[in-house]
Amino acid sequence: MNAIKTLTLASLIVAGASLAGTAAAQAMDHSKMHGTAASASAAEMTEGEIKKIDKDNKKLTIKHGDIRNLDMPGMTMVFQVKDPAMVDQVKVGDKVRFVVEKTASGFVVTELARAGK
Ligand SMILES: [Cu+2]
Repeated sequence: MNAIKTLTLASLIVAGASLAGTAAAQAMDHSKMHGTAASASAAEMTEGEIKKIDKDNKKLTIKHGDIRNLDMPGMTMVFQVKDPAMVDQVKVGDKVRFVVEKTASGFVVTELARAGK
């Protein structure tokens, strides 16, 4: 009886470990695919409006629409910028189109363009 229980537990642990391995492999593949898509496609652009510019900390507060590549609904939030010059390219109230990526240090705007008026 005890031997059977132990055996079952052991196979559960093995199954769990291999599941975790599969998940990690999928996450890696996903990020690879994701990187390619983000650099190749304009469909990743998100619409937004500049609400606040923090030149000292190189941050932008943007009221944004759905960010499809991050699965994030529309909201107002603070973004870091990849290129510090980005904070000088826009002013409060500007309608923009931008690309945002999630990094270890937070959400970073990697591309920014003023939308046509
Ligand atoms: Cu957001």
